[in-house]
This record gives sequence, structure tokens and C-alpha cells, in this order.
Amino acid sequence: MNDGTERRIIDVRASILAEGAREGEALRRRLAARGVLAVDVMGSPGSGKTTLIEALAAALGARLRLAVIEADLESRVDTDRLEASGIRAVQLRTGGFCHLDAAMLESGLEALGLGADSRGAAPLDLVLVENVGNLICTAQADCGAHANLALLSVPEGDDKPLKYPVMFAAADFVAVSKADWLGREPFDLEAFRARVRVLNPAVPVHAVSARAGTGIAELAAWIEERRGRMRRGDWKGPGRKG
Ligand SMILES: Nc1nc2c(ncn2[C@@H]2O[C@H](COP(=O)(O)OP(=O)(O)OP(=O)(O)O)[C@@H](O)[C@H]2O)c(=O)[nH]1
Ligand SMILES: [Mg+2]
Repeated sequence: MNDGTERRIIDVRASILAEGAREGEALRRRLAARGVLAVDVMGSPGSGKTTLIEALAAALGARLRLAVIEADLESRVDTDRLEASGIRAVQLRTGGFCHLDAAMLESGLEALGLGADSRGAAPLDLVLVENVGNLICTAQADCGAHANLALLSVPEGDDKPLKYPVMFAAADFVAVSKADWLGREPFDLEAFRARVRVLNPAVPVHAVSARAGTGIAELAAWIEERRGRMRRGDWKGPGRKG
């Protein structure tokens, strides 16, 4: 119906993402100035994020002071699990939000003594952030981490880059988790890698199994390399988001 009223659609998505990116960049800058690398660990519910974080903590714990920020809609399940393994962790309850943003990450950093008002030597070298289990909007929102670690587990299938491209385009490292299932599932690792490369030509794609212990050393080395780059002033931030 044309009654003369101006009808417009205002695209709020772009402005929300741009504002989020500004806040994310400010947080990255602050953490980098204190020598703290933040890695955003993303993937579907049950893809193995917490189990991989436990394995990474075991691999890196002797060299880096690390803590974990857990984000879930509800519960302390993952934080209780990590604490039971002797890993320092704080739990964020997103209460319905399906991804983290920089303001939410700030709350977790404050609890770790890395808030905006904290001064002096940083108490940590590395913060692993387990984002809400979600293969879509976690990759679109900039939470202020320096690098994006995307997990895709073998049982989820090798077609996922075709259906959920944003995550794989935004990743700085793609971990094919539960790699001990390769051979038992019709997952073609080379086809998966080729699909990721179309979206993100240079990203490393590695099979990892927290259960079997494979690929963990390579992933730990990548994290240390990212921290080294950040300390040299090269902390441009994660791959494309949005
Ligand atoms: N076979 C196999 N199973 C794994 C591996 N890693 C995790 N799992 C199993 O996968 C299930 C989910 O693992 P989690 O680490 O809780 O997954 P998550 O991504 O943290 O899950 P949410 O936090 O709920 O999104 C558990 O039953 C794990 O034991 C692995 O490397 N191999
Ligand atoms: Mg988890």
C-alpha cells in the first residue's frame, strides 16, 4: 500500500558489527600492551572445545601462565570440569546470547585480574576463550580476541564449509577435532581442506584428537607463535569477521 509514508529499511547489522569491531580492537590493543594473548575457541556444541582446551593447558601450562574464560547460556559445567583438572577458569553466563562480545569478555578478564583498571605486570600470558557452542554468529561478532581457533569435529561432516562459510573465512587456525574418528566416518580431510581454502586460502588446517593426543603439539606451537608475533607488535587481530 502506498499511503505516502516513507518506507525505509535501516540495516542495523552492519552498524552493530562495526561498533563491535571497534570495541574488540580496543580490547585487543589493551591486552597486547600487557603481553596477554587471547584466543577465541569456536565450534558447534559438542565439537570438543573444552576437551581440546584441557589438552592445550597440559601442553602449554609449563611454559605459559594461562586461564580459560568459559561462555555458556547456562551452567558452570565446563568451568567445574576445568577447575577439577587444576586449570584456572571463570564462567560467563550469557543468559540466552548465542555468542560473546567484547563487553562480555571484559567481565571475564576483570575476574582474572585483567580488567581495564588493573595495573602492573599482567598475571597471565594466555587466555583461552571458549565461546558459546555455535558455528555461526560466534564468528561474526568480534569479542576482542587476537586469534580465532575454529573447531569442526569429524562426526559433523566435511561439507560444513559450504554451509557455514563465515566461521571458516574468519578462522586463523582450523582444527579438525576428534580425528581419532577419521576412517570410521565418511569424512574426506582433503575435500574439507579444499573447501576451507576457497574461503580462506592461507589458513592452517590440522587434524587433532584430544583423546589420542595427536596434533596438540602443532596447535600449541601455533599459539606460541601467535603470542610471539603479538609481542613483536604484530597483533592485527583475527581473520575476517562479519
Ligand atoms: N572421540 C573423541 N571424542 C572427543 C574428543 N574430544 C572430545 N570428545 C568428546 O566429545 C564430547 C564433547 O566434548 P566437549 O569437549 O565437552 O565439547 P564442547 O565443544 O566443549 O561442548 P559444549 O561446551 O557443550 O559446546 C565429549 O563426550 C568428549 O568426550 C576427541 O578428540 N575424540
Ligand atoms: Mg565446552
